[in-house]
Amino acid sequence: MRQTWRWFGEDDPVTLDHVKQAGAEGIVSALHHVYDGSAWSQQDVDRRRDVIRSAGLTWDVVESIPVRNEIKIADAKRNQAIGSWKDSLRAVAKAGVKVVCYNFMPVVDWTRTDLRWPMSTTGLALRFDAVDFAAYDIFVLQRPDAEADYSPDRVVEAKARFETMSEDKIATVEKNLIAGLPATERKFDRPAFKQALLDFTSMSDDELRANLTHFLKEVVPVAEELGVRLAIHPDDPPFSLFGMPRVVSTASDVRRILSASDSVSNGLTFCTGSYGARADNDLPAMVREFGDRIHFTHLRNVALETDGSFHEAEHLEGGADMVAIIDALLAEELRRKQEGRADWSIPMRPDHGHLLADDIDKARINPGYSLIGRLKGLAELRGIMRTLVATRYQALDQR
Ligand code: DNO
Repeated sequence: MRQTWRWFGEDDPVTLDHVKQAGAEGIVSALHHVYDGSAWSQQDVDRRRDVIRSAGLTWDVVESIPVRNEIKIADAKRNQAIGSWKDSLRAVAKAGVKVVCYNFMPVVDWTRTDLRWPMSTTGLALRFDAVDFAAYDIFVLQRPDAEADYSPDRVVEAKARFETMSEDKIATVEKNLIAGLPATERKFDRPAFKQALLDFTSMSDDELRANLTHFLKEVVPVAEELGVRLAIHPDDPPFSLFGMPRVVSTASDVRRILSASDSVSNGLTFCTGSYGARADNDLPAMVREFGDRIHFTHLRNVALETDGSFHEAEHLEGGADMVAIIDALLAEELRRKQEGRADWSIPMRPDHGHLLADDIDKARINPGYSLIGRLKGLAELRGIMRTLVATRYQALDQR
């Protein structure tokens, strides 16, 4: 598997030299300053590629080209928005990047309530607290009819939690939920957020799925023509938030997406942390079933807690059997290699990492994307990959 690293561009406090020191070979990046879904210019894309290239690295994956809200709600401007998306796709393909990640999550991208949750190691983890989340939704945001989306017990727990929450705690949870984690495409204040939710509160999963299908029917043929493999990222977390629909959370969602357009260009980002936040997703089985459409993987692990909360564990701890997942991915690589496929090597990146050591006190840090935590994660994952290749998949050894 090709070892890659997410880099947010020249503003990222983690430099390209750091990336090389971590031992990554390729870069995952996007034009993060153009996050409103307008078309990326060829000049900007080429510039980003050249900066990466001059550091001795390659830009392997675009994560992500933002999918505008108009596309998700199918409003009158949807075709124009899809047109801009295709223009960005053409620009990155021309610059030589052939794997493109995107997501179809309404309003909020990845969502956590706590960005500095102390682990027993004294490192700090990202966490989703299901009770804090419900307390925020029902009692702070006061989303109309929010209570109906929770069990009666959860509403009682959330009320009790809300009553103990300080102003500071509420402000922190709110900031984490609606004002943007790294790479979030939209940031809100409370009134704007409530307004944005209205686009989706009466939309069913089937309606959102139909809008995704329309999008795929438009963009997959263009991707095919350009030799680009699209890779949809799962919902994070993989269940409904704020009463909104979700369509990329389970194996059955994936089956529907893949069959909506039966092309190798219509593929997946296999994010073990996102799919792994549901106990009913069997991750190695999903790799075996969907392997030939997995074009990119995010490797990280979550620990599910009893009340529906979860936190990000060490890369090799948590609920996912990382050895079995990597074994299944390598088996897929071998299968492709034997078929003579040029795209046999699947890019992986160590996803997120704990905040550790000197990174803890740094003034500028992208939550989840600090250097030392990811460096540790990549080192552990690389150990598994190297061992499995040496013992079971020698044909993949490129050294
Ligand atoms: C968070 C990431 C997300 C993801 C996008 C993909 O760490 O996994 O930002 O990149 O949702 O489009």
